Amino acid sequence: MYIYVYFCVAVATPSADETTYSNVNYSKTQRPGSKQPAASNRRSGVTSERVALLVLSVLLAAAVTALGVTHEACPRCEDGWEPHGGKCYFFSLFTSSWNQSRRQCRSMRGDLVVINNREEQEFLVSRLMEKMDNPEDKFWIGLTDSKKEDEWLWVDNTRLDPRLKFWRDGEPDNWTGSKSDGEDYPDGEDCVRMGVEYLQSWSDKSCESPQKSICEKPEEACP
Ligand SMILES: [Ca+2]
Ligand SMILES: [Ca+2]
Repeated sequence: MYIYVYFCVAVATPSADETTYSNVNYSKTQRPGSKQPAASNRRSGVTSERVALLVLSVLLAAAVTALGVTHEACPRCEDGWEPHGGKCYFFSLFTSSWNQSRRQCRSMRGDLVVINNREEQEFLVSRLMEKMDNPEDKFWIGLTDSKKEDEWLWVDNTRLDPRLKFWRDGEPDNWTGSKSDGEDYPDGEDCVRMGVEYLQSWSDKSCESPQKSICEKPEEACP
């Protein structure tokens, strides 16, 4: 941009040499029967060149600016999705079963979140701290043992890495509920939700239980 400004100033401002040349030219044309029209033509020729250069430089600057704006505005994540580490995250505040929540994520070309490292877990906990209203206000993640009990699989079919488990104390417990509490889960708990109890914030829960959810998908590629 500095180069462009300098260029415009240089084009729009007559240099000392040009001024001197014009003055000399003008004094020569003051003689009787002078060739003033010719000098005028020369000046208008120079002026036209300047205008052309000025227009060109303005167009060039507009193109450069447009490119810059396009790059900055390039949507890495759609509206409502939060960018982090090359991924986009959607925190759905609508509560539904694990399967229904997963369908909602997939309908937005994502899936329930797969947590691949400690940093991602830290990010999600920090975001949920701002979003949770109470300790039970938890979110589904893309982890389940519904195919085979105690064999935890992410929605991308990868096995849960033993070094990257963030279970709460006492979880997973595959709890079957308590009829007296009105909670009866004969199939146990096969889906995972997370909260904000430090990093160890996962617990298994009945997949039919209505929970909020976290969707994830890759960032959009910039053109
Ligand atoms: Ca289970
Ligand atoms: Ca549990």
